[in-house]
Amino acid sequence: MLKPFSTPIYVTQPLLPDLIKYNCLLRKIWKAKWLTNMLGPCHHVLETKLSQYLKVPHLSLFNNGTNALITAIQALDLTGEVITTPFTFAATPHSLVWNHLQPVFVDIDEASLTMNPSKIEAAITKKTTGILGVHVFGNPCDVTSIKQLAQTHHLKVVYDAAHAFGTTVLGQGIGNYGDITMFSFHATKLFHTAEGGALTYQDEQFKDKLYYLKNFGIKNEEEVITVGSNGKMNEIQAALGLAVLELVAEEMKARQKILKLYQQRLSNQPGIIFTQITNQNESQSFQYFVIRIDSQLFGQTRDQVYVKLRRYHVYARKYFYPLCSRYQCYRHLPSSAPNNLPIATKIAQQVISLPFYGRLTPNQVNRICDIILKKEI
Ligand code: T4K
Repeated sequence: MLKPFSTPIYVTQPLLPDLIKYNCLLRKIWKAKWLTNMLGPCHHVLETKLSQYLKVPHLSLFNNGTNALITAIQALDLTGEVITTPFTFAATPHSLVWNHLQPVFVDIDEASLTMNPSKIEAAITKKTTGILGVHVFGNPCDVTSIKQLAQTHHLKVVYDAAHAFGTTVLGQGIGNYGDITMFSFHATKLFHTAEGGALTYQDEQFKDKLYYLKNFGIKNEEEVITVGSNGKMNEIQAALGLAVLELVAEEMKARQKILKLYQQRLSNQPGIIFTQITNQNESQSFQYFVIRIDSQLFGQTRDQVYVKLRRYHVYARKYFYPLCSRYQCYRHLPSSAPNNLPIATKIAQQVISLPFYGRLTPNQVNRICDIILKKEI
């Protein structure tokens, strides 16, 4: 008989470095007596190491992903409307509204769950100045078609790669596409700094612009040249990042094994659909493990599976239900009408994000799958 887990199993568990190693890095900070303002011993090293890891020419650290995304959009001087996806975390459309821009939601592609380029094209108006794509669950957007659309219609492209740390397309780091790409380093991400984020870009001129925008616009003691916020990553965060970065390769290997076990147990089950793209040209981020439940074929709805898992102390999540277009602050927009977003509306009813982190044991994964497959609701 299946028994509930004695301790809760959450959707993720943060990767935590050995405290002795972390302490060594903290000691450097204590010695330098620089805790923030991008001048301590860890900030610069982390920036360099991450640009190498992500295979990008330029990278600027931020205190969280949301602030980074808001600042990226500010740096691009967008106006009017920006086309985006409703199948994402709240921070994506919010970052547009913080910049006084109107989000225009378009439907997603059923396989990749990212914005459908033909829907983007149809949504372009005279007011459109940009496209904000999300590499959701680490699945890359159709970067080639989006680039073409942007060139034809003179639009800027920002990518939200909060889930795509380490994703590559044709051997290129995902942060090389678009004008600016945002990565999140929140505690729930594979690579993290507790809270944190980064922007990556090809054009070196963004370096100074982003610096001022995340540092109050301060140029020197007597000059403030723009309306910047405080988006700086501090030394304690950067030190954690340096320690966590050393663990990423092992964690990815562990997650690969867990992914395989989930796939073995859940593939060929009528009504269970995997959402991660496995394409020869693209590598995965191992950030989330999300399945779709087709209730007609599976015999249980996603919500029934979600509740059943909770009864056994497994706290799966419905990333991303509801769609952002259903939020109180966005449902009035013309593009939020469900008939404009039929695929996203269907997918949001089906998705469930299962526990996925390196310290899950095969026994735990097997028990989670047993609960999912159990006929009883
Ligand atoms: N764009 C996209 C597409 C995003 O998904 C996100 C963030 C952003 C932008 C914004 O980036 P940041 O500004 O956050 O850098 C979580 C995360 O807080 C959020 O970062 C993430 N996306 C989103 C998808 O998931 P919640 O509300 O689900 O988090 P929470 O606190 O419920 O955590 C989930 C589970 O993780 C908990 O049940 C237990 C475990 N957990 C969590 C934390 C914080 C731990 O074990 N330890 C911890 O310290 O949003």
